[in-house]
Amino acid sequence: MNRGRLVLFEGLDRTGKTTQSNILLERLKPNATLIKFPERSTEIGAVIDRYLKDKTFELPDQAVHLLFSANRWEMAERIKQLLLQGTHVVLDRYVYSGVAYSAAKHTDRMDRTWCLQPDRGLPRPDLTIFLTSDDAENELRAGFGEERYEKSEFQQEVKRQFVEVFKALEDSSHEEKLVHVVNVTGKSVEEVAKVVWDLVEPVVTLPTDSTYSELLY
Ligand code: FDM
Ligand code: MG
Repeated sequence: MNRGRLVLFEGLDRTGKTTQSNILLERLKPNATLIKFPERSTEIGAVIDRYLKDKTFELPDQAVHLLFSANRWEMAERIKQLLLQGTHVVLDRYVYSGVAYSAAKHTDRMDRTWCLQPDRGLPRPDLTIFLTSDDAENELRAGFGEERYEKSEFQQEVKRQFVEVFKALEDSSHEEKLVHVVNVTGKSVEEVAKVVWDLVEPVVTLPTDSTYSELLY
């Protein structure tokens, strides 16, 4: 059987990741599942959820980073099983959000290299789509500012970190041409969905190895 493909949406808050993940899921159904990170329904996910919602709940930045990674490891076996049984898995955030949000804090010694290590060995996406926008229009969307990290200055630094991470991956031999940047500025939901489908269709159509790869960095 052909294995499922792992398709990842990354990006800043409220650039349309969740909307686009759901549209893609519908197109790939019944042969697809959506997994959103953080996965807040697990034991570790509950701590993350509290950390994001309760700004008086403090944890060291390193511990928070490792919790987000542990949350991915909690789900890793399920993702592998789904791929091997031929189900496509659409991810709404994954390791690159982990690196970008943590590195944006500029905590001593917690640089991008440090941040990537705990995720080493997780299933590697077949395609990564980075949704970005030119301006602060994403801040105007409903609900912005309610959770930790939803501050425009911090979001700008996260954006810079995403760009740096993807640049480093492009330069390395491991992750070549796997990240596609889609600028959503001035595009309707349908227009973005079309650009996304043009990227995804060849990936789900062409034959692939019978097993998934792992993230190496
Ligand atoms: N986030 C998400 C991180 O800081 N690290 C991670 O590894 C992941 C997956 O959690 F601000 C941040 C990004 C965002 C917050 O995500 C909650 P959603 O997509 O808004 O639920
Ligand atoms: Mg959010």
